[in-house]
Amino acid sequence: MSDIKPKFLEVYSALKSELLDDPAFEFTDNSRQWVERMLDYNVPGGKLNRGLSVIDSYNLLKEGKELSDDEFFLACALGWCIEWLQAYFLVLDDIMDGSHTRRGHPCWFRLPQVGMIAISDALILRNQIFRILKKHFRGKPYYVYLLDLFNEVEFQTASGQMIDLITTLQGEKDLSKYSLSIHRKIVQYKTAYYSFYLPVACALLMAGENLDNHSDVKNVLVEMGTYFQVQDDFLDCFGDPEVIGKVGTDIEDFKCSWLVVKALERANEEQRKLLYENYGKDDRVCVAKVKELYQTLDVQGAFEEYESKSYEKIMKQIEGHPSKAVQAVLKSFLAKIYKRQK
Ligand code: GPP
Ligand code: MG
Ligand code: MG
Ligand code: MG
Repeated sequence: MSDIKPKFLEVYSALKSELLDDPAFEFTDNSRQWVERMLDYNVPGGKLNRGLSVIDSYNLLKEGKELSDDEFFLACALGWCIEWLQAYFLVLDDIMDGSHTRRGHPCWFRLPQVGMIAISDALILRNQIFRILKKHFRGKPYYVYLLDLFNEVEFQTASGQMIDLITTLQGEKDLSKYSLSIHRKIVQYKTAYYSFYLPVACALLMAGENLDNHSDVKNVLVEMGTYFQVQDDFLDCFGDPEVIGKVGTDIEDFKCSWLVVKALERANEEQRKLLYENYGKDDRVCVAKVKELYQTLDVQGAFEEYESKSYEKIMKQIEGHPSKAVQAVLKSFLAKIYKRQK
């Protein structure tokens, strides 16, 4: 399946050219150059899993029937809409989280010429999704459902982000409010819908399906997305920055990370005190103390246990699905993320 990547990237260039051809950028060459650089910096440089999954999923739903050139292009265009959405979220998320690196480069807003123009760029990215949809899907019977889907998922993600941020409010840092159920809510909303449900929902719409009939698929994908964000939390602390392309900030940011929730579950009074004193401080020594406590409490072991249990649970859910084609879609998705290092 990975041989579709070069073709997928060709579609990026085609969509980019169309978007740059907009009358809005006619006034000055500067604006067109700015947008082109901004897109190249923020849109295509990731793993592209979300985007490629639309094509993989659509292929599997077609059960071996080869896609026409037109169908292939449309599946790629939807994939890129998700990558545009992701770029829009990440540009803003890095500002909100005070991050420094993303995909092995400085975060977009960290570039000296960019700064808070990044917020304006995020709005451009967001609006370009709907320009791509309008240009290529306007005549399709499922156009209105696509618009509704992108709007709904954006709302869910923004809500998750808001809960993520307000649980870490400066000044009222209170670890006692952190629990697995709060963590679950946050990650379901901030990550699972847009990263997991959205690609498959796009493929289902293209295949002529009514999304109301697929709540079981949504449930499995939300479960997978939750597992994916627990991995993200784990990698934030224990991943290799060279491999994941970003330096973690969850401990400094007082995030309701799966790791701190697990550590709280396992800690005795004294260890709890150590966490309360050192979590959420932008200070190397404090961060090192938290990481050391994670080692002592074998949070890594707890993660490995969670990882295999979660895999088994998701597999069981998938195998209970009546359609073999849908099962194949879900299994291929799970295989892509199981035990990922980045
Ligand atoms: C990932 O959280 C969540 C998002 C990227 C959604 C952002 C949503 C907005 C509405 C801006 P994270 O902060 O753990 O991701 P990372 O570790 O990649 O920074
Ligand atoms: Mg972040
Ligand atoms: Mg964040
Ligand atoms: Mg993270």
